[in-house]
Parts: sequence; C-alpha cells; structure tokens
Amino acid sequence: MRQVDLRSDTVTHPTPEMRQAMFEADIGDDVYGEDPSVNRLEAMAAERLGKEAAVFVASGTMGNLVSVLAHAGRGDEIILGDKAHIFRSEAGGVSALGGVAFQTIPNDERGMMDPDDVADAIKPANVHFTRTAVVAVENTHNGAGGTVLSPEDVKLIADVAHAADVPVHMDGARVFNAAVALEAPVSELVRDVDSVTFCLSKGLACPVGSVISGSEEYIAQARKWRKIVGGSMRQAGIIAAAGVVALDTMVDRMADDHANARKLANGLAEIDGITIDPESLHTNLVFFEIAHPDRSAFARKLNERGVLGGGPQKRWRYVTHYGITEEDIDYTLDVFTSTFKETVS
Ligand code: TLP
Repeated sequence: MRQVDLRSDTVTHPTPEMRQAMFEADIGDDVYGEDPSVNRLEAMAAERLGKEAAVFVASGTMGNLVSVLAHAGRGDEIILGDKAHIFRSEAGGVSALGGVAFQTIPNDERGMMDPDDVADAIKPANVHFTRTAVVAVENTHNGAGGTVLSPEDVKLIADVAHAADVPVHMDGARVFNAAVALEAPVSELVRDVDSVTFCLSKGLACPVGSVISGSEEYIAQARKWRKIVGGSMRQAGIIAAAGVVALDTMVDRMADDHANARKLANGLAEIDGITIDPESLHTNLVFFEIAHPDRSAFARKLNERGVLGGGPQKRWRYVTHYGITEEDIDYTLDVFTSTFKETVS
C-alpha cells in the first residue's frame, strides 16, 4: 500500500547523494575545529546567508536555545510572537535553562507582529524592569500556517529593536521555503537580523542538523553556549556532509513542495466539511479545519489507508516535502474524499 506521510517535513529521508556524501565524508574532531565537512558546511551557510560566521547544531530547538542564550542572560527577556515556536513548542527551554523571561506580542494571521507593539514592549533601563535582550521573529511562521514574512516586514521589526539597541533573532527553521516562495535570495530575508537558525532536517531533507549564523563575535558566543548545553559534537562531519549536499541541491526543489501543497489545498477545499483559506497557504504547510463527528476515528481510518497526519483536534496540518510526489497528493485526495463520505452519515 502507498504511504503518504504528511505529518511533517521532519520525516524526510536523505537523498542517495547525501548518503554517498556521508559515507565518503572527510571528518575530524569538531570541538578542535578540525572537521573539514563541518567547517565546509558552516562556511557555505554563512556565505548563503550573507553573515560572517555560522555554527552547526543538532536541532532547530538547540539552535534557537543557543541563539537566545548567546543574546540574553538570567532575568533578561525575549520579546516574540504569541504563536512563536520558541514560545509554544520548545518546552520553555530558554526560560528553564537560561532564566530568560518571555514577553509575547500578538501574531497576526501572517505571523507578523505590529512594530508599534514591539516598540511599546521594549523596556527602558529601570530597576523594576527586565532587560529586553532580544526580539525574535519566525520565517516561515509555523503556527500562522507556513506564512512568509518579506524582507520589508522583517526590517520593520528590526528597525524598532535596533533603535533601542536590542538585537533580533530569526527562527528561520524554514527560511529557505520563504526564500523559494518569494523567489528572493535567502540573504535578503535575513539581512536585518543579527542571528538566524535554519534547519537542514526539514524541507532540505537532511537526517539531522541546524545551523546558526551571525557575526564572528556572536557565533563565538554561540559556540560557548553550544558547549554548555552539551551540543558540541566530535566527528560531526558524517552528518554535516549531508547539509553540504542539501544547500547545493535541495533548495530550489522546494518549489515542488509548494506546488504540491497548493494542489492539496485546492482539492481539500472542494470537500464539504473542510474549511481552508487558500490565501493563507504560502509554502508547504497546509492548515485546514475539519468538521467531522469523530476526528480521531477519521484520522485512524486515513492512517490505515496510508495517509498519515491529523488527529482529534479541529485544525489539521498536512505538510508536503521531498518524500511526497504529485501522485501522492492525488492518492491523498481520493482517500480523504472517500473516507470522509464513508464516515459522515
Ligand atoms: N517544528 C516541528 C514540531 O516541533 C512541531 C514541526 O513538525 O513543524 N522552529 C520552527 C518554526 C519549527 O517548526 C520547529 C520544528 C523548530 C523550530 C524546532 O526544530 P527541531 O524539531 O529540529 O528541534
């Protein structure tokens, strides 16, 4: 039976070229700075992002954690959107491990914050207040629906933060999806932020890894924090080698994932009982609401028929990626439509 795993782009497997590169990777001890494959990946990433330096980390969560800890200390605060992944889905790491307080600002339907709200939230120096140490944006924005912030959007936030001498971090787990959607170089999207984390293990299809990028001085701090959280790896070139292949070969193809997401969204929109706003679809995350008397049972039936994703909640997310073909989308729409009819009386 065909299996279509739409739960996340994190489920992707490496390409044959990546496996070959991993097999043949030149390696060394990265804590000594001696792993040629890690060094190559970091140099490539910094160059693509238009930043001075980069550091390889194990995951997006570690990337954001280390990035924030390199900006903020105990009793400081991070200002970010109320739907930010760092706030909602990283187990409160920056607060648990760094003593950093969260101050949230409403995210609109595109995942944007109102720059005036950000300006108002930044604290002046005063004995009563936490020090605002960093403002964070997310691009693409997962909670908002894989939506894209333009370089101009990011600049609006960065300008108010920088006016108050506060640096800006971007959770760019899927920033290459944003770049592909805007048909812009990724460096333009991160031009106004001081640090950025992007993930290799999502749409870029690597098995493991994320990269933090920023100035030389900042990345030296991030390396220190990576060590503190136990994230410095040794012969990490084995996995970094896949990242090198990904940056060379896997970016432009994400346009196919976006086209498949569009096809999926259009098909789902035809089904009575599904609410989907085609305007909200920017990249590879397809969010929709589902009116069904027993969503858990419906999801189970879909899973039995090879379509993975969904659950008891009203808002479902299907994610397209390297492991999903156009035929998989046709299959999904057929299975979804027939199972929906069968189970709704
Ligand atoms: N997101 C995962 C899950 O956490 C839900 C997913 O399937 O989308 N930033 C953003 C915007 C993310 O979406 C994620 C992962 C991360 C950071 C964390 O990355 P990992 O999972 O590598 O720690």
